[in-house]
Amino acid sequence: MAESRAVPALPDGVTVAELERLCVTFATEAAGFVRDERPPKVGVSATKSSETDVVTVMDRRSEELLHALIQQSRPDDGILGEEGADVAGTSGLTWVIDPIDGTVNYLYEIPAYAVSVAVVAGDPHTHGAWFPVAGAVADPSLRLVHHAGRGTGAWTTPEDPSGGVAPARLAVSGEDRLARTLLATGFGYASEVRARQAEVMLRVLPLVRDIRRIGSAALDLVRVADGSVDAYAESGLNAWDLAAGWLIVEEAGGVVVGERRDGPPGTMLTVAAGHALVEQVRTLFVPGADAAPEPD
Ligand code: LIP
Repeated sequence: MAESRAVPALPDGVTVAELERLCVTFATEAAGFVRDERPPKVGVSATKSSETDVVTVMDRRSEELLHALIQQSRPDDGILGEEGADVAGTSGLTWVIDPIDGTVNYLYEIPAYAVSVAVVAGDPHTHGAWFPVAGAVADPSLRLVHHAGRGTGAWTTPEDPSGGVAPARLAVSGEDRLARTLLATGFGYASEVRARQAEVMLRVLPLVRDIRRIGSAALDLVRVADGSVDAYAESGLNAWDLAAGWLIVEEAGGVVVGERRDGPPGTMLTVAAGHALVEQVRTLFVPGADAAPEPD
């Protein structure tokens, strides 16, 4: 199984708890912005990998807000953002941000999008060369923030803690059989990629309970962490889609791997589930991999 990671030596005396607190603060502020400052007509301001891979003005303004908040508090850290932020740091820590994950849902006013903010050790530009230390996924529609620090558990906290609702600890599903697995997944923006992903679904769909296509990788990973789906698998993700959710799943007792049994998640494949299920799901998505036996 994926190795458990120790907390790296942190710079300038900062603690995991402080980094997690900053992730929550920044993600919450950006979530409130994209929700409360949404203009009456949100248009597509640009497209990226295909005409369906859209960017709105709010994606960009949310990333600008996060960029400013991070640089004010952590000026020596790097920043990598979906909408172009790419600042080299000197501290060994990099903030990996998705200013709106689930942009298409945001565009269509479907309440399933998130702001994902993570602090990672290593180089998030290089697959296998980084891992998250703290992270937060803010859900503007439910006014909740899901968060974790390495070694300190995964939690869901109301966006406005003044209501006195205590943080709820997250735990992954204990499901161990594919036939009973509710599987979240997603699809890329390029039509030829979607055709290949549809072929995988032809193989997978008869073998699981059902699939859910929520439209936000960050929220998919949170749902694995809180047990509201049993597993998640998707190809084509970027670091900003998965950085915070990866840690939240691990701190909720789950496992997050990539195309290799003990390898890190990445663009080739990201799989998240409890220990009893993750390898069975991974082999479904890796053609030619030895099928993992179901437990007795
Ligand atoms: C989205 C991911 C989702 C994937 C979508 C898209 P974006 O990120 O969160 O899992 O299926 O195709 O990539 O583009 O909304 O930030």
